Amino acid sequence: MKHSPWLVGNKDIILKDARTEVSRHVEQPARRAFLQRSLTLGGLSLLSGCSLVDENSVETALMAMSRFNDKAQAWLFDPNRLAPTYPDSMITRPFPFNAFYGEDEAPVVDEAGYQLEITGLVADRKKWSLAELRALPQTDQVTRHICVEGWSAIGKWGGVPFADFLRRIGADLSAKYVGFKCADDYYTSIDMPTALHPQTLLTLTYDSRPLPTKYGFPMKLRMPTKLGYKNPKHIQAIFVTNTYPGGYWEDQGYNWFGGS
Ligand SMILES: Nc1nc2c(c(=O)[nH]1)N[C@H]1C(S)=C(S)[C@@H](COP(=O)(O)O)O[C@H]1N2
Ligand SMILES: [Mo]
Repeated sequence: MKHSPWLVGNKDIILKDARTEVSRHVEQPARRAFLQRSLTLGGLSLLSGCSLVDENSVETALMAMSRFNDKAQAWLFDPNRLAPTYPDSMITRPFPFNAFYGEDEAPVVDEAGYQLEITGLVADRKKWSLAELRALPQTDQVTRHICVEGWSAIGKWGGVPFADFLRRIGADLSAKYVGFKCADDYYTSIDMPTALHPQTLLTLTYDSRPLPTKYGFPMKLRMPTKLGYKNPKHIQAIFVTNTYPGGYWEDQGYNWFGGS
C-alpha cells in the first residue's frame, strides 16, 4: 500500500470510498479515469490544507466535484451544434504556432514516403498515401482555434470530413474512442460523437495550401468544437478502440473531453 505522508488512517479510506462511489456513478472509463485523477489532486490538496479533517466535508466536496464533472460532460457536447465560422477577412495573420517544443523543432515528415496507418476496430486497415488522401472529396472551413494557454486565432483549414473517412474505412462507429499517434510522439484521443461531428476535418491544407510543417504537415485533425490540445498535428496513425487511449496533455491532468 502506498501512503502519502500526510494521508494516514481513515483519511485515505475516505478518498478510496469517494473514488469507488464516483466509479459507480460514472460509466465511461475515460470519465472515470479523469475523475479519479482530479479526485486525487483535489482530495490531496483538500486534506493537506486542513489540520482537522471532517470526514463528511471531504466526502461532500469530492462528490460535488463528481457531480460537477458529470453535468459538465453531459451538456458540453451537442452533436448537432455547429461552431461559429468566419469570413476569410477575419483570418489571423500570422497564425500562431504551438507545440510542446519550439517551432524549429517541428518534425519534418517525408511527403513521398508518408503512409497513414489505420488500426483497431476498422474493416479496411489499408495504409493511405498523401496522394490518396488528396484524391478524396475535400471541403474547407474558417474557424476559431482556442488554446488553453490563453490565446485564440481564426484560421482556414481544408480536407476530408472525418465522418466520411471513418465510414469509408469501415470504422466501428459504435466504438468509444478514436486515437491519434503523431510524428513528434504527441498523442491524443477523442470521443466518437466528436469524430462524427460535421465540422471535424481530416485536414490537409492551411489557407488553401498544403499544411506547412509548423501547422502539422502532412495531416492534422481539426475540430472547432475542441480546445487546441485535442487537435493532433503530424498524424501518423489513427486507431478506433473501446480502450481509453488518453493523450499527451490529458495524461498530465488536462480534461480529456476538452471541448464543447
Ligand atoms: N503533434 C502535435 N499536435 C499538437 C500539439 C503538439 O505539441 N504536437 N500541440 C497542440 C496544442 S496545445 C495546440 S494549441 C495546437 C497548436 O496548433 P498550431 O501550431 O497549428 O497553432 O496544436 C495541438 N496539437
Ligand atoms: Mo494549446
